[in-house]
Amino acid sequence: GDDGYQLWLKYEAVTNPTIKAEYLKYTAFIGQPTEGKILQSASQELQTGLKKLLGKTVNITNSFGSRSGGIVFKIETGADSAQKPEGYQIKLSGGNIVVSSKTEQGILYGTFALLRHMQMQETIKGLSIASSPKVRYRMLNHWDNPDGTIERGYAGQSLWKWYELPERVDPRYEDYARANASLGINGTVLNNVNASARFMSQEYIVKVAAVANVMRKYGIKTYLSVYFAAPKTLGGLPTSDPLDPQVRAWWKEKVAQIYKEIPDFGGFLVKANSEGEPGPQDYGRTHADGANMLAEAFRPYDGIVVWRAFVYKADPNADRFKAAYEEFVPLDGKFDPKVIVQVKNGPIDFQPREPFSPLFGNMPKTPLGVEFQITQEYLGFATHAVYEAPIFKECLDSDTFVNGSGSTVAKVVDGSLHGYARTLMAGVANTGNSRNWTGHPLAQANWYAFGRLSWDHQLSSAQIAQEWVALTLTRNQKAGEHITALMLRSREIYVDYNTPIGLSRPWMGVHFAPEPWQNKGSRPDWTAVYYHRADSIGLGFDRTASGSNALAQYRPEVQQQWNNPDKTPLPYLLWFHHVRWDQKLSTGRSLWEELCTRFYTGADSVVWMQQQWDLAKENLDTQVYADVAERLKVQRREALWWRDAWVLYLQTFARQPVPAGFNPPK
Ligand code: GCW
Repeated sequence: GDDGYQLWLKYEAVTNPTIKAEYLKYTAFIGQPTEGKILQSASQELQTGLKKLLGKTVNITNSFGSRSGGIVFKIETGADSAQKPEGYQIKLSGGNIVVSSKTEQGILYGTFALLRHMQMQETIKGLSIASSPKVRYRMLNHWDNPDGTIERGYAGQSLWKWYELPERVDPRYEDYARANASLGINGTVLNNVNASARFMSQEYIVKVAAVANVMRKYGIKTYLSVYFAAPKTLGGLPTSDPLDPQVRAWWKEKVAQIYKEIPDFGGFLVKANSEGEPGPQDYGRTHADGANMLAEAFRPYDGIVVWRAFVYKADPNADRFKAAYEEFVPLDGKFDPKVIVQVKNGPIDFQPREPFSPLFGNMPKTPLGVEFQITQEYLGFATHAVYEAPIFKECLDSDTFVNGSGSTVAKVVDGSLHGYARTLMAGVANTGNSRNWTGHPLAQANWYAFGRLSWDHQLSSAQIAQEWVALTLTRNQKAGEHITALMLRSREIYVDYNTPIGLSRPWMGVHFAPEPWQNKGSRPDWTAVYYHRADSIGLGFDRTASGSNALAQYRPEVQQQWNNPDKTPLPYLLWFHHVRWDQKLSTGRSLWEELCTRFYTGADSVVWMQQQWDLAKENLDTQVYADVAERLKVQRREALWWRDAWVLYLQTFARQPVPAGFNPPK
């Protein structure tokens, strides 16, 4: 059985005889021109891949002169290429397959692209592939704690075994690095943004260095999340005020200490003055003061500071939607060039559907990175199948209209709109020490999709799904069609039974069970009713001028899409309007009827997902088939639970029967 460990790097034997013959013509040798460490990783990967794909051991050689019949790496010098440093080209030349790039890293990415091509059994006649990343920092954020737990992790314990490091280096770190490099991911933040100061101690820095040694071979830089008050709690200083000279000196020394152990250290990720974490505001300073102090410490090095914009106040009368914009837009232009501000895709918090964050487009002088959540905190943990590429794409394709139409979030993020050079896409990792890395086998596709989109946000959700299925599950076309159909609809199905028509946050605590009735929390804004605003009149959060006016944070063209309840597309309706229960919607149904229809058809569509999965059964590994089939049963049970909880709760306000044709919950 397939235990899922190999992810999309299974290199299943090529079965098409014509294609196999084509590939075999280029297996006389692997030509690796220099001893570079990353090149070595590339040739090793190629050797492993070819062995599994073609059953042939291909030798790696440094001296291949003008030999032909092999696969050759070529480092391009300066003028002969217009590629970006990490970009690559693959073509047939001089009787060889030539993978070329300006950098070793680009060759590694090209090698993985070639192997992907071969895994898909594509012809290499007229082979010519060229690709460059659109975004410079393509990064995973791990919310992993020093004790091995993972905040919002559903695939077991942390991959990082801090207690064994630095002496024992788990071989799994290398497989992790391979999987990421195969997608073009070039950075990883090892620890939780709710950071422990411990990571700034020498004891931990050497542990981190041991992990970084593995990552480096695959072109991945290692980053750390930092606890802003570390100068005080770890350094014993009386303050962590970013304008205090002693504090600034402490960080400079700390960064120098890190670079002594990790010469290619990537930088810091910071969650400050957010959900109780310390930050510059504790001393009356701004986010820019805090970020710039850290940036100064990185000045002698290549590293950067990634400062998160996930902030909001514990104020029951404020609209959390508006908080990040209010705190950050006034700081535009005030950040050091080494700082990237990292913004969650939506204004609230990784909900199954959110409008794009209004920060995008409104800070033209500040590099803004986007943060997606791969781990399924609000998407059913590891028991619901939700393919996330459509969520990422929906944000990236949203038009901010800041420079007229076509000013998409993707163009803000990739720097093409405002012209900044440091660009970033981050994904909160869904990996853990489960044998198959992600718990739910289909959740591997979300890691894959994030990585592929961080390289090229123009890829379509469908293309990425097809690729992943072919590499990971089956190359049978019919079976693949059933599985990709399931994947591509899965997000809408989830939204329908979970938070339809623009509802949000019906859960508290662990973020799994439906609790739309929850009206007390440890903070006044941490209640479900704060977000959905159900009452005897209707449902939804009025964010127009008659309500919080959060809509005013968008350009007029965007406001126009969402400010009239009669014209607002249904997916966003309750995000922006408080709608009467009996209001007729564009579907011809009243709000109440539409909600019920979504809850019921959504929950029933899980049965359709089960059918699609079963139709692929014959072409799937039995172990993978059974694992997903069983998880889909859980998903079905939980979808009914969500449906019933919502319907019964909302019914206490709507005071109407469940529409004809649907069995009322008991
Ligand atoms: O979604 C929320 C999570 C927190 C998380 C926070 C954040 C790491 O519930 O667990 O903390 O967002 O993004 O900082």
